[in-house]
Amino acid sequence: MDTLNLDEQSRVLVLTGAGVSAESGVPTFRGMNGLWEGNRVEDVASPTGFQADAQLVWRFYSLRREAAARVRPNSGHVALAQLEQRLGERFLLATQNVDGLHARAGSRRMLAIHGELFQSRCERCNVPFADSQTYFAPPMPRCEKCQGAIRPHIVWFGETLDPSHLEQVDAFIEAAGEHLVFLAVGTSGLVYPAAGMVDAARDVGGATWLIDAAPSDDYAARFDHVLRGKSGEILPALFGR
Ligand code: BV8
Ligand code: ZN
Repeated sequence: MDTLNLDEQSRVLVLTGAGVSAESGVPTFRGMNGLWEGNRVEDVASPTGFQADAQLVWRFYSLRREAAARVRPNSGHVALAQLEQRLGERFLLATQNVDGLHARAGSRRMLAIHGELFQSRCERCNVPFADSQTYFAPPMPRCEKCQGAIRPHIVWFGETLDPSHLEQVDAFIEAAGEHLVFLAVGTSGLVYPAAGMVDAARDVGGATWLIDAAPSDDYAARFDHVLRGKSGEILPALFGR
């Protein structure tokens, strides 16, 4: 297997997707064929979906809160937290996952670029708060202060990501230059702007690696190295643990 030759100047940026949590028992989106109970995920995970049927959307996220509370981080999450310990500020993790497993494995230099499953916010006050409650039956949760609708603190399709997250990723890539090592792990590379990170890494001359159980062809074609396999097995070996 190719080895990741890191030196004292290497700066490692990691993008993870649903595949990194698959071995913990969290279903991937592609595994669900982009569907959930007959609904397209893009329709449920969207502001229009929430306006149309808040109860359906809260059911989608309540079921995921119940499932995520029952699972544990796997060796892939742990390997990434350990690499962060070794590299310190020369490491940054951007995750598309909302399941909270990276934080539970010890990752701290992490940007949850698509939001957090265990946080909610009033859609008017817009201040996120920790929330692991489930909401299956009406009435749907409302803000005590302004009576606005409480929604999951998730970036839905059609919504922009937190600009500060994107700025931090861009700054990390710029500062690293050709010392950048970009790893994408367990993601089909379908969703933008996350799927564009590999292009930004190539533009500064960084090395690019894709680790995926079944890499999607056109995404894999944009990487220097493609390692096919389970992240829970490849990551510990790749980081020499
Ligand atoms: C944006 C939170 C600016 C939800 C998510 C039309 C209108 C509006 C927007 C668009 C539009 N057309 C296109 C867009 C842009 C859109 C987009 O990219 N759409 C796609 C579908 C084409 N993007 C957006 O809307 C983003 N915002 O662009 O704002 C804007 C605004 C208005 C108009 C235009 C632009 C917001 C995107 C964020 C959406 N929210 N998550 C939730 O989680 O509930 S995305 C969600 O799906 C996940 O977070 C994740 O990002 C994505 C699924 O991708 P993956 O994580 O890659 O998972 P997947 O199942 O696909 O793949 C798993 C991989 O793991 C597979 O490759 C598999 O082989 C591998 N695997 C499995 N097991 C293992 C493994 N690998 C290793 N080991 C294993 N064991
Ligand atoms: Zn409010």
